[in-house]
Amino acid sequence: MAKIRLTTAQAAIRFLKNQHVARDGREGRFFAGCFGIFGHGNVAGIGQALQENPELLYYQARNEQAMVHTAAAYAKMRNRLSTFVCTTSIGPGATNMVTAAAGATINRLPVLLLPGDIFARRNVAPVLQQLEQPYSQDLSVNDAFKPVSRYWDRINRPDQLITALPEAMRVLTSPVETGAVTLALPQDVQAEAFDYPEALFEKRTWTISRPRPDETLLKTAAQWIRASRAPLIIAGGGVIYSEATEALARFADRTGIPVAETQAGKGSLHYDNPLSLGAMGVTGTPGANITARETDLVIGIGTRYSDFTTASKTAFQNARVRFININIAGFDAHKQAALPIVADARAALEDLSETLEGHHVPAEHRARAEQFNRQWDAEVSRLYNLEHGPPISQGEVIGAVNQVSDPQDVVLCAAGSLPGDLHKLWRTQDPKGYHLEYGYSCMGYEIAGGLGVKMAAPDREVYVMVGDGSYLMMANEIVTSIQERHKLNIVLVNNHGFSSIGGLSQSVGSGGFGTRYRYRNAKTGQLDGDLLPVDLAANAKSLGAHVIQAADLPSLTAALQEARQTDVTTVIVIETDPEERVPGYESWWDVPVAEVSEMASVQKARAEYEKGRGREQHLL
Ligand SMILES: Cc1ncc(C[n+]2csc(CCOP(=O)(O)OP(=O)(O)O)c2C)c(N)n1
Ligand SMILES: [Mg+2]
Repeated sequence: MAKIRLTTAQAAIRFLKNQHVARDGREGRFFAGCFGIFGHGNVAGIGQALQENPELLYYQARNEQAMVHTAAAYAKMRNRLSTFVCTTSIGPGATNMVTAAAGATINRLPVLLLPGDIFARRNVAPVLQQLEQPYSQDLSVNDAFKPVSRYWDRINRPDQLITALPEAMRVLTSPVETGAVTLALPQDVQAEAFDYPEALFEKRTWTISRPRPDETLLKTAAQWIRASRAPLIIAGGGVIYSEATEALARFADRTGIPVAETQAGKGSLHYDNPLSLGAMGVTGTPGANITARETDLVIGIGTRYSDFTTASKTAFQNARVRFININIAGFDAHKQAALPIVADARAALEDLSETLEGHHVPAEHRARAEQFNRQWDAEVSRLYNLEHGPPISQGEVIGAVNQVSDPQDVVLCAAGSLPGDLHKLWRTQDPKGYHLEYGYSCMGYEIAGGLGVKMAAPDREVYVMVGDGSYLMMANEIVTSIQERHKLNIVLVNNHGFSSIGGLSQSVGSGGFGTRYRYRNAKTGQLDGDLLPVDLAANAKSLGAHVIQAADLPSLTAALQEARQTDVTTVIVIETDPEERVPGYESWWDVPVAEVSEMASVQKARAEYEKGRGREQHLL
């Protein structure tokens, strides 16, 4: 067998640049490039190998967590058919990725992480940034990636790569298993040479299949659907990743079954499809939540049933409710004791459509859904045009962004009060037009994630909607967006702190404690002094962004229009009223309130909480 002598790092990069993915006959490279921050743990290993292999283009980031968010967002935008490699030094550079690795794994998005690691040879230990333990030398900070990775390995000898790399690819390209994959690379091993078999570096194409449903289970599912008086589809991210949105629209239209969407599933239907009930669950619409409460049959497609979707298991109150789950992952398909259709979403919808030929739900069920759809649209219009303030309401900001953006543009968000408001209010017109990281809801994802979306879809305008709290946590990838000339439209919603957690704190009887950005007050000793003098506009400008400050709805709309004309990342700063919130509709979320307290407000909140908990169900 022909051999080629390469370092471990060179072999890894040479392998990775030759990996392709195919689905439905369309093929492309799996890795769009490699993000990295160099230190002594990777500069002479992976860094050198990247320099020698410019086909796997190197991208610089400001923060290791951010670059993994960028990779995950890119993968999400590409429906998991492509992603980035992320390389770091050892120690803090490596562990900075742990948070975003968890985010990728929770959201089922592929990212390949190559953290540098301590010397395998050990003779010079402890090296700079090494965590020592008296009980073992077979341990480093990179072991912290184990629980947040779908596949984890440490390459202690160059030849271990030969078996590790294909395993990494198998997991990354599997829609069932995908998430963060970590290959920890000791810094000495990265530079060691080995005679690798040349076959390792031949082009490989990983085919993503569309497994079809089991026939017996499909027949049972069809019987259940025929027997149901008021079925409801819950569309999750799997619908979009599988590119099943058209199949879903046809299925809904033929059968008359209404569709509610999770955060990851929003965009499965065009917002004005008459059978669209909009958002489901805690941040859902009245139509979706009332239908869910009464339904006798839930058809969950590509959803992992987070507590936001199930309203902490209070959403389904019909004593006879049953579940059919269409999911590529058996793990999710079996949730809620469902009839598990373990299959690709598109394939399953096609097969189910055929099996149900001619079936239609009772006409009044369809008519009711269509009425909910119209009523909700009127409520959205009301909240878009509240004429509050200034400071204006967050709903009005969302309305302005929605109205200025084109149908194929992308809105992106992750944490704070914006995700819930967007889930309810954003009028989605394209399956990839709504990008919420709400599996981990990680503050700091927004700008880094926006960059990933723009890299995946340079022809679309990307609207990053970010709160001041998230912005202050991680705004740094503005610099990368400017470096790479990937223009972002960043709408920075300033309400001087945490409106979301502030509201939550009020609802649990704590009055917003610790959620405002205010000076420590000499009189009270608490953080309830004057507002902090942070100049967010100046901050964004200092990073190289074009900045526009808006004060009211007309100036916000003008700023958004101006931003469309620029080709440099633009930050629009708008102040909103933190107390003018979009309400909740017909739902509940389990956030435990102190069982005992001397505070009357907490005792009252606890009594309310217990009522809510009483509605939680075991779905068996
Ligand atoms: C990394 C991280 N830390 C903490 C939280 C908990 N958390 C959720 S929302 C939020 C406040 C967000 O503030 P901001 O971005 O200003 O949005 P707002 O609540 O004002 O809408 C916090 C602290 C989180 N989701 N992520
Ligand atoms: Mg805020």
